[in-house]
Amino acid sequence: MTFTLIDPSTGAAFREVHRADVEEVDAAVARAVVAQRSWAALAPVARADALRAFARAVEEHIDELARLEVLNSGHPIGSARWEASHVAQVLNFYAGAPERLSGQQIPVAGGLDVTFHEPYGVVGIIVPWNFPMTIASWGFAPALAAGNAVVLKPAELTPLTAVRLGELALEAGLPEGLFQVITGSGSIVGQRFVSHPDVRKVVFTGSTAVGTDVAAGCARELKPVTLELGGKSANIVFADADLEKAAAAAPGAVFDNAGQDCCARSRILVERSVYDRFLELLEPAVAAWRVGDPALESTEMGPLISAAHRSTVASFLEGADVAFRGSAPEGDGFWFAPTVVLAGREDRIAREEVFGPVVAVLPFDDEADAIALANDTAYGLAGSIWTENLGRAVRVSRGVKSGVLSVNSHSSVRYWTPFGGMKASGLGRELGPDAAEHFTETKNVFFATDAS
Ligand code: TAP
Repeated sequence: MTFTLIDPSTGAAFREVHRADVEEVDAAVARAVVAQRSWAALAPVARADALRAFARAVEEHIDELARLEVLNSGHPIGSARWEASHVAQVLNFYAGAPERLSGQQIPVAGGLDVTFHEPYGVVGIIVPWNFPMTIASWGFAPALAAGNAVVLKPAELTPLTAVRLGELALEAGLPEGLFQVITGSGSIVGQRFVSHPDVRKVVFTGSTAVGTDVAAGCARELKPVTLELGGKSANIVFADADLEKAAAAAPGAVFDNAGQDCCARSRILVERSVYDRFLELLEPAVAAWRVGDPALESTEMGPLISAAHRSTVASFLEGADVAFRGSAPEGDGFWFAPTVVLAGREDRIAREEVFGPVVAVLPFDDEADAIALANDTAYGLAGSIWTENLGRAVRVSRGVKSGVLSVNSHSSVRYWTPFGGMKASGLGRELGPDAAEHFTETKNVFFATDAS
């Protein structure tokens, strides 16, 4: 059985990819169990060196990985290069973890009490199609650093960079079986990660619906799970903000990766007194957003991932009050022009994740209203606050129920700071200084020191 890959910028089929069955997953997990035992027994410095060698192999193949992502996912070449180098940086960052996974020494009577961070064993990582390389690395780098083996399932639509990363790991000297990329469907390969007794932790990134199902399956197996799910993040613009700067930054915050980003600021909430002025400033910024051939260095946004996804995104514009749109190429490929919609609070476009280049703009009255409106969604992943008032920036950032916020900027992801969502956006955190520890279980050992 195979799956046909389509270039989203042309709509043309270009490769068949193998679909693994349950027996193949089980065989991979069996190999991972064996590899993990030797890996965990290595000296911490040896694991660190191996991860640094893997990082160097990725650095030496940044252009190749980036070109694969342009072809398979339609990411602009500049973004794809950033994503590949991000993988190397994440590996280098967590290469520091094996030698820093210190336990505690706890005072007790009659002996010595210490804790150890023990790896789970085999970790299963399920990756979506929107950022195939980076999201994979947020799981596999800290998991490997903590002494686990990893089985990784890329999305069926976008497996190529993950498969190449698996090859590079072997070329860099990682042991056979330690990091395996298994292509296939979510319902077979992904579900087997959930049900297999030797996969001791699952990391899932994708839709809230499937993530909830994965969590329920993991609960039945008493298996810990990390979930990174959808978002409907607010970009809150107060009247006292630098409006020119906020408007210039807004397209990038929602249209990057064609809006197929769980952190996309897909709701712009604007204080009513500056609502008209903000829209005047936003219109030329959207018109200037460069949509086109992802292979060109100048391109800021490529196509959507598939024809089916384009239909889903388009369905959000039915009956919507479109204020203005940017441009997109005509013809083959899954193109969709950036779109700005004026929305009411109950509109579907204001509440559901579009996962495409469509942003809803809504007015608010005051600070309390802004916080209430920002929180008026099932999600709680990211968000931005634009204000020149420091006290307000602190109050609003504490009031918005989201895991990742930025003030006067739209940054969401730095590999050395924690990332993850509240409410329907997820469970647990990735990245940051503690991520390797999240791939371990604490063991407490008491050593009696009584002489008798
Ligand atoms: P999902 O269906 O959730 O797929 C995400 C990953 O889970 C893929 O690898 C998928 O495999 C796998 N999967 C699917 N069903 C599974 C199951 N029953 N058990 C275990 N794994 C399973 O997402 P999607 O269809 O790609 O996108 C749908 C919507 O999800 C998007 O429109 C967007 O709203 C949201 N989404 C969010 C994110 C982030 S970063 N939070 C990323 C992507 C999508 P296959 O690819 O083989 O089906």
